[in-house]
Amino acid sequence: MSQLETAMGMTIAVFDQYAKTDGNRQTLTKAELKTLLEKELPNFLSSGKDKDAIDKVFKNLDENGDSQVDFKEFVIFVAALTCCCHKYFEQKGAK
Ligand SMILES: [Ca+2]
Repeated sequence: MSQLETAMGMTIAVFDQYAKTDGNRQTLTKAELKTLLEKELPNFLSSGKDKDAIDKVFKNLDENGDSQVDFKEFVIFVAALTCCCHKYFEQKGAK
């Protein structure tokens, strides 16, 4: 597998690992998302350990308002975060 294929596979695997905590492996509940963020993106939430931060992220991700985050919503979130990282490293490299 290529690097990009591996990255895509890992993204799917991470979602599946946390989404299957309860009976429904198609979606992340707020509790599942919280665990995922704490374990997989510890730096992302380091500033906001409070419940509000998770609530806000969850609300933003849950675009259709069904209190579940599906894979599409999760991928959009990962893509947005990746864009932020890309911008950050671009700026760093520019100086
Ligand atoms: Ca689930």
